[in-house]
Amino acid sequence: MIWPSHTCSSRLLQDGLLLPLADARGSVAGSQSAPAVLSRDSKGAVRQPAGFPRACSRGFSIGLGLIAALSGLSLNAAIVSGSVVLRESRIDSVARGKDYSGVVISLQSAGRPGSVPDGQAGGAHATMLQKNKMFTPHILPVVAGTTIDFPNGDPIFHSAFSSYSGQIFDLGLYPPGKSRSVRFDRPGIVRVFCNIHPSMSAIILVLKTTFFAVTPRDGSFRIDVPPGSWDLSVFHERATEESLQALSRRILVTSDGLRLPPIAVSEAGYLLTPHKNKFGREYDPLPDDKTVYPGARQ
Ligand SMILES: [Cu+2]
Repeated sequence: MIWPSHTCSSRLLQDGLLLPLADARGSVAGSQSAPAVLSRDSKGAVRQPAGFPRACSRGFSIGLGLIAALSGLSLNAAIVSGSVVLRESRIDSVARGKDYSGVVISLQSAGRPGSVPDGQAGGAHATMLQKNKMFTPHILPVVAGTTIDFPNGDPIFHSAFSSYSGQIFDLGLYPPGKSRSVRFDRPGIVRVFCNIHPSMSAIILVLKTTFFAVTPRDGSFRIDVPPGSWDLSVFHERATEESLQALSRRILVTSDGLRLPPIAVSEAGYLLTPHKNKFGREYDPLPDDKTVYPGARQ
């Protein structure tokens, strides 16, 4: 089965395409299975659409919906919605502009910790673009087992590496128009940098669940999940681990869905510290792209 290049987990759920594997298998009580997409590749690994955001193919959706219907599967999904506000920010645009973007809300099925074992989401792809000396998106949540492509959309060389925490990798330096990829199997926070442009940074949040959302500027979020008991977690790059931990909670989602009260995330205690390059050294003050990258278009 061929997946469209851009699909979204919420939309798939609305269309009744995403189900916990336990449901997909009928009554597998107490199963360690995970929420996942109703498809497996030739090796038996669960396949999941790339990157989650954006539009879905309607024809494709109808096709999968038909498969689900023929299989006699439950298509129930309920909506968990709410909003995030950022407090005590030292960043002017956040405090004044009420920019509450980039907060990740995720839901893990309660009582089934680690419900997506490493590798089970094999085949899933997401993209982190290098453009205008930035990684886009800046915050990218994925389920463990996802492969992320890092295409270089600039007329200069870039690299991508992480040596701080989470999964360590180094894609080296590569030219305009090329792309390199990494598969992320270990849940955790991966801080991504370019080895020659200190302004380039991003965070990949590797999760054990496919049920998550990233807030836009207004801080709103909406996640479609099967009714049940869920553990809610919050991630924000400018919040301390302790304050985020205090925001986690267990929620009960009925078939009517659940509207949560506003979630206030504090940026107090966050310190912006400059990062080093992959050699653990300071960046050159002014990288000369022309000199360093012969052959690159300007
Ligand atoms: Cu770069």
